[in-house]
Amino acid sequence: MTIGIVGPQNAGKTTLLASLYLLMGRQGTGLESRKFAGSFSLAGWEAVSGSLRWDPGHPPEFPPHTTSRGGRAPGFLHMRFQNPTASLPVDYLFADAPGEWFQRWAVNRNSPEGAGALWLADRADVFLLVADCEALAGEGRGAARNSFKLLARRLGDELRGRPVAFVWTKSDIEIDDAMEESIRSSVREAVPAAVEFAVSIIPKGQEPEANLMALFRWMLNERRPLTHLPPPGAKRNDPLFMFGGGSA
Ligand SMILES: Nc1nc2c(ncn2[C@@H]2O[C@H](COP(=O)(O)OP(=O)(O)O)[C@@H](O)[C@H]2O)c(=O)[nH]1
Ligand SMILES: [Mg+2]
Repeated sequence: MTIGIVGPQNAGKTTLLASLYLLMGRQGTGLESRKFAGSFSLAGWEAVSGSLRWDPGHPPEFPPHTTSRGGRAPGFLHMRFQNPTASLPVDYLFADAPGEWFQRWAVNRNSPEGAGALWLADRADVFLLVADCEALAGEGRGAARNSFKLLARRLGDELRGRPVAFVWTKSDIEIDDAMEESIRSSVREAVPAAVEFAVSIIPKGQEPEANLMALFRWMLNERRPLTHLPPPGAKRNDPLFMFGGGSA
């Protein structure tokens, strides 16, 4: 399973992955069919989450910014889960791609600078579409709203029925009701089946873990319809097929 995280730069995408990793380390997944069974990218998980520790009473620090590396494939973080009653484990790849790619791709599907986004949009099994409350509340909110709408529409056009979670990040930051409704209706229009979540790493009334866990379980419970593996001996240029073995 490949999870594509789609959103502008600075939207909290890397922070979201880091929080899921830390949360899983503390609580597990809570799913009997998804017991954590290792990762090929533990160093990567540690790198993104190292600066983000749940420490009540202390303001969290944030992971380093993901910059566009100019390549065509996004950075992948891997987790393997095992259902104790099934023989094969299930592998998940979380694709953390630079927001710049998505913005180029939203404007022009075939933009060379957005090639990585096009690549991911073609291959991901499940998407998270991220709306950044900070950007939508700030001075540049008009521009942030317009580029979010382009992104939602682009994703909708490329979806081919794949599942989408619509995720408000930094939900500790209040946004205008009219803005909220405008963003939500653009998602409803572009991706009618999207399931909505709101996450934050900053406690505000409710504990943030519950919302993160709800999103995590949603991802882990989605199934992709079919697995297409390359024929034996086929040339494997595609980094995804390194992990193509056992899927749900
Ligand atoms: N208030 C608030 N800020 C957050 C939250 N998550 C991330 N941020 C901020 O958003 C910035 C960008 O986060 P990052 O995960 O690097 O975004 P990315 O570019 O989408 O990967 C961070 O430096 C934080 O300042 C959150 O839950 N609440
Ligand atoms: Mg990032």
